[in-house]
Amino acid sequence: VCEAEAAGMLVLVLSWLCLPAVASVSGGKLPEAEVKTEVLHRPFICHRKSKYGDMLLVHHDGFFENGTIFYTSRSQGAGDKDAMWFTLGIRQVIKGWDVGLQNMCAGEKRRLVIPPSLAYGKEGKGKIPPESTLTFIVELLEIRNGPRSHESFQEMDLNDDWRLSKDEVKEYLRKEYERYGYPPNDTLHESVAEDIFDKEDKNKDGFISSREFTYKHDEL
Ligand SMILES: [Ca+2]
Ligand SMILES: [Ca+2]
Repeated sequence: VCEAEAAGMLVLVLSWLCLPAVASVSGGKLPEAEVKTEVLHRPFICHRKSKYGDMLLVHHDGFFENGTIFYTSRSQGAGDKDAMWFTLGIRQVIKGWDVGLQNMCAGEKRRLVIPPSLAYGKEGKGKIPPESTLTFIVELLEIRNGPRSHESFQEMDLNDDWRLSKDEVKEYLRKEYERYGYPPNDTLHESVAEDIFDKEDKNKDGFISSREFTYKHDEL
């Protein structure tokens, strides 16, 4: 449900609410497998490069090792309609993407060759057979501050006291709704803010501290 909703509207708000509880689960063992990255197109102008915690909007095509295509986000022929937003570095996507799509400019296009251990592994998934090495052509369309980024926190912390009050969170929700063309809805903002505080205000002091806010990135 979260994914479907997040695709359509209120990307930031929903991805905040729907974030998986990312624990540092990587258990210390370094993967020997690597993502092969090739830049196919680099834009002339690059104001900003992608980093962990950013939200990225991408188009992508996926290929098996024999060259057969198994996915394209452009199949509908409807422009950027099926481009996908995701947050980099939090295992919302396969590990090969988290690793291979760093330091990328908006407008840049890359080819990633990803070994199974950084993709769908021994099990495979859906139409991806077990132990598949996958190739992706990924075009980065847009970079935004991630829902849990330092920048987002500063943007929300209106009085600069390094903690978020419920009013600041509600104000943020109001602005996000406005940005996506939805009318403000105080009752809804109130209940969403309640939910957020239930989950995020770990020490129950009535504020979300920057430490409570920022997620810990998986060691990649
Ligand atoms: Ca504050
Ligand atoms: Ca707190």
